[in-house]
Order: sequence, then structure tokens, then C-alpha cells
Amino acid sequence: MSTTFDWKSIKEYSDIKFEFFEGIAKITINRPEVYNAFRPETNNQMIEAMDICRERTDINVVILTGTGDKAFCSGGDQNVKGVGGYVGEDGVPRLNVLDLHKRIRSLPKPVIAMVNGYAIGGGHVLHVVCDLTIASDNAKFGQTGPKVGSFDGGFGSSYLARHVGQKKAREIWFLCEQYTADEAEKMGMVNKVVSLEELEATTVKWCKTIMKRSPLAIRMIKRSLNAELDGQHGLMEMAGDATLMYYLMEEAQEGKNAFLEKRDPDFDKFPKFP
Ligand code: S0N
Repeated sequence: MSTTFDWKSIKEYSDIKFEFFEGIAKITINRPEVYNAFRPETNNQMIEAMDICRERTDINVVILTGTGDKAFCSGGDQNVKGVGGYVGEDGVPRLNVLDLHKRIRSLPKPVIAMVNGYAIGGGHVLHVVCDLTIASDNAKFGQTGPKVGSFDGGFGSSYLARHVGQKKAREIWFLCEQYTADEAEKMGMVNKVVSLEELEATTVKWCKTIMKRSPLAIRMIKRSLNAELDGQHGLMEMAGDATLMYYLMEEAQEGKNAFLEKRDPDFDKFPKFP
């Protein structure tokens, strides 16, 4: 099923490729010399791309991947790890990958991790945060934090535990071993494993299937599944979408129209449900 798609650049960046094809955006970490490790600039560029994906109404699904056939992402770039975070070109240490996690989680559209090789350390966390993971059969998954002096107590542990269970999540973090794509699928943290040649075609096929579904229903399902873990923030995002849907109804229009027409609103004409 190896097919090529006519991806068109949305915007040029130094560390990522950001492309579009038939309703799908693709963000590719483009630092193959460091196995697609991220530095602060990489994260800022992905954050900007995610924001564009949110605003553009012709983008329905987002694919996150890495350049080449070796790595999806190998986490934080160890060359720029300083005291207090990863040091960008401005000399300031940051942990801004966490802001990227929030963007992925908040985006009211599905984000699919297309894992084409190593998903290690912060790269593993990135695929965990995505809504779905499709992996090539050469992919390897694992955490390295306690081996290299870092850890993610956020989505990279609590949300991971929702996928694989508490015991496995502890094993993944305590031992820092690597797992094959098949093992990751059996554990429940990967949706589907295909050959590397089939990876993009399969991912695009999944995107196209999702695009045949109701966007509002998909949005509400993502919000509802998030809300369980995200506490007040998750409820706020779900309530925000409930408000959006209310604004789509005539009943909400009646309130505004009555105000503008300087009359009492007539809410009696709208159906009430048991
Ligand atoms: C990926 C590994 C297993 C591949 O091993 P392999 O096949 O033996 O290749 P190598 O020769 O090791 O690597 C090829 C080239 O790529 C460079 N490279 C690889 N990874 C990195 C990296 N992370 N940073 C910089 N360079 C990297 C190699 O140096 C090599 O280059 P050359 O050819 O020039 O020698 C293996 O490479 C590996 O284990 N990599 C390191 C993985 C790792 O430990 N990553 C960091 C883990 N920590 C984080 O990611 C922290 C993330 C974070 O910031 C965070 C903070 C707060 C909350 C959450 C997070 C979060 O986790 O997201």
C-alpha cells in the first residue's frame, strides 16, 4: 500500500516541516542528525504549527512524525540540556515541550502519532500524548529519564498508566528498557503496527476515515476522554464546547435577538426534553 501524497508546505521552519494534503496537516520533526531530538526552537515551531492547525478550518486531522526511517523523536536534545532546562538560541533554559503537550491535548481535532522509528524519552511522551499511534514494525518505544537525568510526571506517566496499567508504566520508567512495536501494541499504547512502507498510507487512510465522521462528535469524544484525567481544566474545555453547541442553537440566538430588539425573550417556543 506504499503511496506518495502531494504534501504542500504550509510554512517553512528550521526544525520542522509543516505540510498539508486534502484536509490533513503533517508536522515532521526534521532533525535527523540527532534522531529528531527536540530543542526549545523545535517545540516553539511545533506549538505555532498546532495553533495554525487549530485556527484553519480546512485542517481536520493532524499527523505528527519524524524525518527518516530511524526515529520518530529521541526526546530532549542532550547537546543543549543545561541547568533548569533545554537552552535555546536566546540562552534561556526551558521545558517548553510541556506547552506542546497541552496544545496536542487541547486541539479540538485528532492528532495521530505516526511513529517511524525510535520513540524514546520525551519522544515517547509525545506519542503517548497524541490521540492515536500508528507505528512501523521497526519502531522502538521506551523511556530513558531515570538513566539520563530527567522524568515526566505529567502525561508521560499518568496518561501512560491509563494506556498500559500502573505496573507496566512503572516498569517502563524504572527499567528504561526498549519495547518493539508489537510489544507496545499488545500493551495498549499503540493502535496499529504496519510495515514502514505502509506507514504513511495507513495513517492517511485512518485520517480519511476520521474525516468522514462528524467533526463535532469527534471533538466532543476527545474532550470527554480527556476530561476524565484533566480535572477542572478538562471540564472547562468540555464546557466550552457545550457552550459552542448552545451558541449554534436558535434558543441561544433568541436571547441575543431579544436583547438587541429590546423585548423579552420568548424561550417557551423551544422544546424541553425530559
Ligand atoms: C534513540 C537511541 C536509543 C538510538 O540509539 P542508536 O541507534 O544506537 O543511535 P545513536 O548512535 O545513539 O544516535 C544516533 C545519533 O543521534 C544522536 N542522538 C540521539 N538521541 C539524541 C538526543 N536525545 N539528543 C541529542 N542527540 C541525540 C546521537 O548522539 C547520534 O549522533 P552521532 O551520530 O553524531 O553520534 C539513542 O540515541 C538514545 O538513547 N538517545 C537518547 C535518548 C534520551 O535519553 N533522550 C532524552 C530523554 N529525556 C527527555 O527527553 C526529557 C524531555 C523533557 O524535556 C521533559 C521535561 C519535562 C516534562 C516532560 C518531558 C518529556 O519527557 O517530554
